[in-house]
Formats: sequence, C-alpha cells, structure tokens
Amino acid sequence: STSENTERPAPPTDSQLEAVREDILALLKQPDYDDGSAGPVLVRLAWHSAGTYDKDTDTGGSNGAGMRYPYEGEDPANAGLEHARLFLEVVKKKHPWITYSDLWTLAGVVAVKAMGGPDVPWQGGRTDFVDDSKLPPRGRLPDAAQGADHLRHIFNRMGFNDQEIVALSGAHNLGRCHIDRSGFDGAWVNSPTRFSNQYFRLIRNLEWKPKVLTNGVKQFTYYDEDTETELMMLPTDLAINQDPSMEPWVAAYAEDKDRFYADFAAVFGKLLELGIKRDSATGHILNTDNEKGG
Ligand code: DDH
Repeated sequence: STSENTERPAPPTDSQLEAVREDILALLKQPDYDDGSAGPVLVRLAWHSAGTYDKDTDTGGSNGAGMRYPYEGEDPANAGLEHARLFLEVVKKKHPWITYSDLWTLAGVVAVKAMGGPDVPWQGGRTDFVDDSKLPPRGRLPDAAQGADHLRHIFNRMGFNDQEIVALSGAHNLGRCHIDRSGFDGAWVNSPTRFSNQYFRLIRNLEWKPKVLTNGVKQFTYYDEDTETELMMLPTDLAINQDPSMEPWVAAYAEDKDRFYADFAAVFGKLLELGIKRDSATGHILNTDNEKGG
C-alpha cells in the first residue's frame, strides 16, 4: 500500500555515506590476510550479493542481504565471503543505520576505486530482509568448471549480454582462488590488489596449460620463469576467449584499458541495482517485498 511506501526510511545522506566510505577505506589494508588487502573479497561479496537476480521472477539481487541467513550465507558458492562480512562488521557497528545490503554493495564499489579501478555508480537505500522467507534458491551463481553456454544461461537470467559478461569477468584482475573455498587455487595476475586490464592481456598472450589439482579440480596454469610465479585461469575465464561472440570483447578490453574501465563501471553499477525499484524523483527504494508476509 502507499502508506507502506511513505514509512520507508529516506536513503542515507551524502555526509553519512562519506563517513562510511572512509571507514571502509580504512579497513582495506589487512597485512595478515591474503595479498594484504580485504579489497578483492569485498568485491566478490558485492557481486555474489547481487548475482542471484532472476529477471523473469524478479527475485534475488542485492536488496535484502540474504547472506546473513545460513541458507544463502553457507551456500558453498559463497564460501569465504564470511571473511568479507566480518571485515565489514566494524563499519556496521560504527554506523548501525546503514543496511547490510547497502554496506556490502558500497564496500565493493569503494574497494574497486581504492585498488585503482573506475568510479562505479552506486545509490543507497536498500533494505534488509526481515526474515529468511524471501531468499533466492541456490545454484544461481556461475560454475567455473563450465563453458560459454553456461555463462550465457546464468548472466542472461540477470539481464546481461555477451559484452557485459566479458566486462564483468574482468573483475578477475583482483584477488585469488582459495583451494579451501572454491577448490581452485591461485591468482589470475601478478598484482592481484591492483585493478587493471591485465587479466584480458594474460588470457590472450600466455600459453595456458591444463592442470589437475590434488583435489581433482581442473584449472589452467602458466608458470612465469622470470618472476618464478604461477598464474591461473578458470575454465570459464578461457571460455570467454574461445566463444566467437565474446572473444572480440576480450580482445577489445586487452587493448583498451579506458574502454574496459568505462564498461566495467557501467556493468558493475548495473549489477548492484538489479531488482531495485526506485522513485525516480527521490531515489527512495520502492520495493515492498522484503517485509514479513510480503
Ligand atoms: Fe569470480 N571467482 N567468478 N567474479 N571473483 C572467484 C574469485 C573472485 C567466477 C568464479 C570465481 C565474477 C565472475 C565469476 C571475483 C569477482 C567476480 C573464485 C575463487 C571463483 C571460483 C573463490 C575462492 O576460492 O576464494 C566465475 C565462474 C565467474 C563467471 O562465470 C563469470 C564477477 C562477475 C565478479 C565481479 O566482481 C564483477 C573476485 C574479486 C574474486 C577474488 C576473491 C578473493 O577472495 O580474492
């Protein structure tokens, strides 16, 4: 009803958000964690919070912060993201007014920028589910062992085309795979806390060899003799360079960093807004389906 909409809290103000952004920035440096930064895992948290969206049923998406509940939070696809959520608890404690759904998506945007990436458009005002009855089903996030048709199946469901799939995949410039989380192992690039288009250049320029890990998981590997480092690619990472309609975008982003930054900013911003309905005049969120009883 309309009365429900008018009871909705106003989105946070710019100065409130600025304080949150600063506190997110302050926790990015984590000398004892991974490559010394919380940034990559925060970006993955933002993506997985939003990547459950299904346009046909208009369910899933970042609104709701369903990962607070075991069904979504303990989904094996989200293994490791508890580290990201824990890093952000200090910010939530300091700014209790911010919703988890806003905090998780904003943290991804702040991390991308702090690691040298573009300004991703972001708007606040998301609400958190009051109970776990609206959680999206498991199985909506991509499976790294599969190919381009699977990527289309998953990302078309969110409303993304081939170009957008490739641009989004460029997030794998950041961070690493953890054998105890996904079963895959290693980083894609040599500077995994620095946003760049290096991932696309490495996909195209190196000779990737299949490798079976001790757990039986198959990935691709390149050993760089000069730096004595081993880099990795997932089967899905190489699939985008083999698909006739995605490959030209891998080539374009490998050659043109500015184009990649612009397209990544647009598509990551779009991802974080999936399923969110706003009053165009005020920016207030109009979704009412987060409340108990629908
Ligand atoms: Fe990803 N990703 N991702 N990814 N991802 C992993 C890590 C990270 C896939 C699989 C994996 C996106 C798309 C895909 C990030 C961002 C994004 C890992 C390793 C797997 C596996 C997890 C672990 O072991 O800790 C697959 C498959 C796809 C796809 O099909 C396209 C997208 C769209 C993004 C995004 O942010 C826009 C980031 C960042 C990481 C590194 C996390 C970390 O802890 O470091």
